[in-house]
Amino acid sequence: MKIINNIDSLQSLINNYLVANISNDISQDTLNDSMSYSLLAGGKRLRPSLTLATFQIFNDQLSDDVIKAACAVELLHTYSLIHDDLPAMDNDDLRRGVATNHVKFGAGMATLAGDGLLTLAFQWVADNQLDDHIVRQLVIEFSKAAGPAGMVAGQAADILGEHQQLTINQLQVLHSNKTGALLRYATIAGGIIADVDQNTLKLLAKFGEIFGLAFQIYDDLMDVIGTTAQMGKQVHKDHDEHKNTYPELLGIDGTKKALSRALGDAVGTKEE
Ligand code: GRG
Repeated sequence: MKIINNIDSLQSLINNYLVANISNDISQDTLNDSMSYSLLAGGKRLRPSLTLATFQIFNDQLSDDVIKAACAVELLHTYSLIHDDLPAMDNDDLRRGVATNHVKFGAGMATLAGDGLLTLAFQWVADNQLDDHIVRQLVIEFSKAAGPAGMVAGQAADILGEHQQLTINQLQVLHSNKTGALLRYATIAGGIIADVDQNTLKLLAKFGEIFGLAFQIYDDLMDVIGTTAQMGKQVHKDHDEHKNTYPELLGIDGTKKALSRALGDAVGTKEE
């Protein structure tokens, strides 16, 4: 089988898999519409692309089971976006260039669509032909990254931080949980599925962490200086909140320098 190293081809592969399979495991029509609406609304498919790209460093057999396990992280990511947009959280009207899930389906159905995507994500990681020891390791790392030791903890810190000025170190911890943990998982998942040794996995984890930091700095920077990259982001806020961001703490030039440092570190990832 040919190695797919072009990001557009990986995105198409992932999109095709999601379109063909998302409805298979959903037994209620409106829930299916709501879950599919957000999942198929677009998005860069960064996380599953990272998994598949990493996997292909070690193995070129991109089977349907590998793609299914990789796509699970996109289900979970979409759940986090739906819940983050809810009135009780960020209260956003637009996501991925279209109305947010709760604007289209109501807050109750949007909550359930998120719940459904979160649960289905673990089903896709476990319900496949991959070896049991691989599935076990994926489930452990996936739950650590997405749960109360990772993304959910980061979101909790974010909500609390809206009312205070964070230091750069606090901001870094918040982001490494809120967004970094899932990007780290997406990177190591490719190595886990390819059954690489522990040292290689450590190296992948290190790359994933630095890449996650660079991603967040870039996202914050684009919030301030971006144009098209930010289309479809939030427009509606009905509460006066304080957002902690890199540009606010470091200024635009300081943020650009931090980004270039992080990207350099990611490219130069090596064993200590
Ligand atoms: C609700 C438990 C819970 C967590 C939500 C990830 C998250 C935590 C909230 C998203 C808010 C946000 C905009 C964070 C900034 C970084 C980020 C995750 C951006 C969105 O990811 P992209 O750029 O989005 O990969 P697409 O749409 O391309 O998939």
